[in-house]
Amino acid sequence: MVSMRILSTFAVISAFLFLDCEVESCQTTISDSNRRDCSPWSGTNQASCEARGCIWCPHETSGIPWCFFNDHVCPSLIADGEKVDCHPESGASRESCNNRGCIWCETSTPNTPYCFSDPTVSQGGANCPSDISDHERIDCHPDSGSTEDSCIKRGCHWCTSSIQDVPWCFAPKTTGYTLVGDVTQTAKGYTATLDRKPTSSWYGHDIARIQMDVEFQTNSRLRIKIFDPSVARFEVPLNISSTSAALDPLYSVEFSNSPAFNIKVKRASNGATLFDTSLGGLVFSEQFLQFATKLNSHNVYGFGEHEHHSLKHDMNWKSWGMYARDQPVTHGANLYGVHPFYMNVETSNLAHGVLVLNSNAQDVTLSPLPSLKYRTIGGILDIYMFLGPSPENVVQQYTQAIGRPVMPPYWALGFHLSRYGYNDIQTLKDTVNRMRAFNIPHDVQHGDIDMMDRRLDFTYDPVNFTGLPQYVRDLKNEGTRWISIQDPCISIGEPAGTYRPFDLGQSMDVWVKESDGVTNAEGRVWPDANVYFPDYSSTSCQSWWKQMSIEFHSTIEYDGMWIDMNEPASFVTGSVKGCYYNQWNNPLYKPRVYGDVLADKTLCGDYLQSFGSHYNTHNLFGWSQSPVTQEAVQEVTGKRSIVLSRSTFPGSGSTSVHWLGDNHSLWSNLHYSIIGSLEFNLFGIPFVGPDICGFGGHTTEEMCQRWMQLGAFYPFSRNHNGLGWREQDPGILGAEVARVSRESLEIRYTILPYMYTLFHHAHIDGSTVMRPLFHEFVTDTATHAIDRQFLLGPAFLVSAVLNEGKTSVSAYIPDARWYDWYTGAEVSNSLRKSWTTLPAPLDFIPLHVRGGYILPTQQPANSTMFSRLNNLGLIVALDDNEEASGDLFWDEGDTKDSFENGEFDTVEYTAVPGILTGITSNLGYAGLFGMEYETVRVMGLAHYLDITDVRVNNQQHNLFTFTSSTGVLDIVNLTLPAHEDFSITWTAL
Ligand code: MIG
Repeated sequence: MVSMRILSTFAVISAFLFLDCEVESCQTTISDSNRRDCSPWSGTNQASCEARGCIWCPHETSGIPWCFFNDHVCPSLIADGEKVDCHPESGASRESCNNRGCIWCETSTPNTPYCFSDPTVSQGGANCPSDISDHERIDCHPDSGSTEDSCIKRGCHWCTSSIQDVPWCFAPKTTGYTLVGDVTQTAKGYTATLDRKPTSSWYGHDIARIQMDVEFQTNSRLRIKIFDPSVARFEVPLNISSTSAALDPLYSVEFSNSPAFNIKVKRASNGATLFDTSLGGLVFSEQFLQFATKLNSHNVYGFGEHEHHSLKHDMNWKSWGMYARDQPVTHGANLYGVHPFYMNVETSNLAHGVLVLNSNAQDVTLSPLPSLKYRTIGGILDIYMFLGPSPENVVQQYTQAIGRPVMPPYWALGFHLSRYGYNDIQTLKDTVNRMRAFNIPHDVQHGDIDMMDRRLDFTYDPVNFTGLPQYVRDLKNEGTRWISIQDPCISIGEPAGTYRPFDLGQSMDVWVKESDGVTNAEGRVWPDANVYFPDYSSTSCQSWWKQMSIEFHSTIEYDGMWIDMNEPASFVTGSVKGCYYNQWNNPLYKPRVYGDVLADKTLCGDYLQSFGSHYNTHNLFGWSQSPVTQEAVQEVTGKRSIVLSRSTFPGSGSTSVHWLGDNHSLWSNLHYSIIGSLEFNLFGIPFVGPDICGFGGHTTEEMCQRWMQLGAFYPFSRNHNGLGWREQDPGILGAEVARVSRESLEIRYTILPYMYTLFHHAHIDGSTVMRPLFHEFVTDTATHAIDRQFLLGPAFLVSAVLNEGKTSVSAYIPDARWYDWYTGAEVSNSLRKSWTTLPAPLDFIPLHVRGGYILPTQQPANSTMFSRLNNLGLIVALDDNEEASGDLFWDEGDTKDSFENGEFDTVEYTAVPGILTGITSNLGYAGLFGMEYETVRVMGLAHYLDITDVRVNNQQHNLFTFTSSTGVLDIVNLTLPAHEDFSITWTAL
């Protein structure tokens, strides 16, 4: 399919692409009959053949392949019995094998190594220097197929290593640039001009002279921008700047020119080195950019989007590719979004974060020095450091730079139900009716692509979903909101004049273009016909998409929008025509991402969008779709809303929220979902959660029950299921699952005022909502790796059962007073800072409240429409000094920009021994008037014999109970007006 086009156009492209590649004459010892076809499809040429590591030798006789495997690749000519194991230690992979210059061939012959030595390659020796330790190595041959020969040609060292995944071909410490003149001071920091040190090129087109600008942007934010001063390269259109230099920075910067130019960033307060490029390895070429830095400690968090198996990274030479991809959740795969951001908790337990603002295909390798190597294939190296010093400060500073999280409407904090494949409206109604029958909270129902007319955007299926528009209205009257899905791509197969999204899109010319800038890129996704891809970076596309979204609302009165497939996904590689073979579609270095080519499951790199080539902007596709979708939904509903986006990038959180994609109905996924959700809180997208009970695969009653318990405490709580799998809504799996789901969700609804207030703080201050324990207890190193428990805000600890058949949880009790959610009883002081086993029968999830905090609560109901009418309560958890504090943010729940417009109320709660006060402020929203506190629970009074007297605003209040065994004071039947200041006192004996 691609072949003919290549022949006509390849000559032009290849002329400049391979200009400086040596064309080796065809020499081979492989006989004609031993040639094994390496490229049995048409359109192969010398370049594409050699890019596969194969030999190109045209032959006069037809039938003999011109492109064939050589001895160095699999299938190899070495007989199974003659293979010498090149990777005797465990953990061999194709990648680790190839990086040793060895051959990887899987075989079913017993006792035959998959990874074996290539007899034509000498193993280690002559060029092996001793001054670089294994863990200091910077891979000089990150593309596969390295041999001693190819390694030496790059001017690098070749040494074997017995440590798994350590590269055998690595860069000398002098690899990099050297300073021209002096580092000079600028208004905001320093600038350095750097010239490349003469050495062989790895991937060609090295930029001889580069510039490094160091900007002291704020006291906590430093920018290091490395770019080509003479040729503009792509830069992410996200402006992170400052007008003047920071006066009292938390950091200092040092430069050195030996062994190559390098930069060190130190923490001013303690002199600790946080960033240090002295390992060498700075590369800045047209399509390969790299830096390496030593890290302050092994406590590294972040980088995404992936299924990580631990929150704290495994530093044993693990590599993570980043390129937005429609990829069912898989360990090691690059998933839907791209987040080149990490946090490092230093040996002093202070924290900093680092963003590499780059949207090209990229990867990172973490190694135990500790260090990391970052590689990208375009753009510039634009590095931002956030100095914290607390983990929460890091996230606050990061979101200040990239955009604070969007404030979700109150209803979005309720429970969501969804599935792909209700297939007809009766099944949907039956499912909803089960929710009602079991009285399970149900705030939001989602409509997936099976509700569309032949999977066409902005339609509904009038046959299988007859009456859907009215049903959506009915649901909304009952208090259940509606979210509709839309995919980006638009079918081109409908008769002219019958499908407005296409017709209008055509007339407004809104599509992504092929490399000629004229032809519309044509791919394939769910509709029956081929599709075009909207270019959300163009203003015409933005108005078209907005218009379509607004018009669709007169059919389905949705409250929020779910935007899927926006990596963008395609079911064909590149386009229905494939891709040209050129430098953008076939870069010499392909980062460690899934797919044989970058266009796998998506568009060709040389396609064009308004803001740049797809090569540069692929990772920004969802990022560019979210803001206009958010605008459209707000405009047509007149309300605050959510846009649920699958593909995200730094800054996406300011307009969209996220779910973790196509996970699996597997027990392991309960654990991974906590890690993924915590990571997105780090990435500035706190409203996040996985598909509860799993998207792919059949769940079980026990798994789904445990997952509904855990899922009640994700910031985004949605049970969603994939096509064809067993039904898993909380009403279908029996009365017990239904009861446990309801009870767990009722706890969620009880603390929604607290959760909503946390989201307010995320929106205003950039704090996380779902928080790892180490964010609150960073000086306790035991918390640094905990990822099976998590906190909501500072005060609500969730320790769910994540394993099958378990009826207890091994839980860590961080250094504070903690109270059992259910009884209010204090966790024994002797358990502080230790691991303990918490009982957790099947219908129970351990939950604890932290001393020192006051949580506003509200009586639950089966949707927030009704719970918001109920009475409030307070949970006062006293700390060691018998003190506590907390606050409430309250507004109408879905008015646009309520905070920005002052249409909200806040209440500050403070407890000191014997006294609780509430002080209101702002009072810009009338809704708090008429609401009342009904209950106050004070926990942590077990050292008193009794509570004898309770007064509310100085009036005696007799309706209270004190349980001396647990130390819980329950004050009930209050009628305290929520909009007024109040005080409550208790007298202890
Ligand atoms: O490939 O719209 O991740 O949540 O249900 C399937 C159907 C396309 C993928 C999404 C999933 C959604 C499904 N979509």
